[in-house]
Amino acid sequence: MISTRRSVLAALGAVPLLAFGLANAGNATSKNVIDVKIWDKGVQATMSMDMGIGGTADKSAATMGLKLSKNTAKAGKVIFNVVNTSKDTVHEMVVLRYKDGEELPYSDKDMKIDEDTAGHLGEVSELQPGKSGSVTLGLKPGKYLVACNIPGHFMNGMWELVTVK
Ligand SMILES: [Cu+2]
Repeated sequence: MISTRRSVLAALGAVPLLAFGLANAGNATSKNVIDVKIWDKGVQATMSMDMGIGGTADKSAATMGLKLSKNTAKAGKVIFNVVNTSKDTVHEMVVLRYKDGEELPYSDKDMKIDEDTAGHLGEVSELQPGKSGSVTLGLKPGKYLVACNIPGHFMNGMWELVTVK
């Protein structure tokens, strides 16, 4: 009887430790992950043409965008988990080098950033509505531009800056 009771108590004692271990294993911040939620207000929403970096329009009024779980990351391998929550529009996420005050190479004709000239590092390209994807990039300390480069979308406010330290 006594030995049985002891083993029950030992088992109970082990429960909190096990729970702690599982919680730690699922800790996203320790893995250097940025969750990127792509959203829009539907195909009928008004498009802007001047919500690029340094643009004159108020980006908070944008009808599409990328919502990042955080705008900082640690240097090294950074995981971008991207989901396109749009109901009707293809979006993507490209990661580019960016220096403060830099004028991006933008093509008015193509209505998008010239990715090769801008220092394209990686992407989750052309996600259908409701689809998700992931990319892992080795990033040095510095600033990075996270944007959707589907024609017209960058100038419609689909960009965020990320600082890697
Ligand atoms: Cu887009």
